[in-house]
Parts: sequence; structure tokens; C-alpha cells
Amino acid sequence: MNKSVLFLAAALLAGAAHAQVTVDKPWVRATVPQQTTSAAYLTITSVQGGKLVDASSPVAASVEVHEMKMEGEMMKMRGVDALPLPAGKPVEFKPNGLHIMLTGLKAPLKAGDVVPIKLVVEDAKGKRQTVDVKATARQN
Ligand SMILES: [Cu+2]
Repeated sequence: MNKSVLFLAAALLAGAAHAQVTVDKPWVRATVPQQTTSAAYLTITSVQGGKLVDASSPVAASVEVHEMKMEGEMMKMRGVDALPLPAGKPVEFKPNGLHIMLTGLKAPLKAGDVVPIKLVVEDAKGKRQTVDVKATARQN
């Protein structure tokens, strides 16, 4: 096998590893003046199954996965430490449901801004994979 074939094989293997987790339709809600929190939404699918264990972004001091739950009459949100990703089943983050909470925004998010978000997914064996997401800001 010559060098270029080896390189191609390595590139294909790397590509396959990344394809185990896919992210669709990422977006983040644009902010109004003085607003320092926002939320990002996307659909994430893990082919093998796993869990979403961490999220971060350079635009916010803190990034957490939140879910919405009814508590009596009140809709409350709370943090999820490790969100299960069932094998092959898309998990949808959407307004009034799962969201990626951005707290302590360093600057307003204007419509059209592209916000980088890093997700960390852990598989059943405890192996972690980083997924880079680019979420475009819009009003809704
Ligand atoms: Cu939240």
C-alpha cells in the first residue's frame, strides 16, 4: 500500500468515527438589548447510542443542557447532567422543551450571527467524542 492510499484509509476511518453523532438544524435565539441569556436548539442523533455529557461555547460564561418540566402549574427548567441519546433515535431540542442554555453572554446575539457550540458525547464504553456545532442566530 502506498502512502496516499494509507492516508485515504485513515481519513475515511476518521470520517466514520465522526459520523456516529450527527447534528441537524442547529440555531440559537437572537437576544434583545441587555439580555444575557439565550438558548440553542438542534436535533442530535447518535448511531451507537450514548449520552450528551457536556456543552460549551466561547460566547457564554456557562452552557448547560436544560429540560422543561411541569411542577404543579409552573413550567420549570432544570439542568440535565447526562442526557441519554438512544441509538439511532433523533433527540430534538426545541422551544419549551430540551434546550442548550447559554448564560452570561459576552455580547448580544444578532440575527445571522454564527455561534460555535461544542458538544461532548460519551458512548457506552465511556469513550468521549467532541461534536462541533455552528448555530445561526435568529428570532424564532
Ligand atoms: Cu434553560
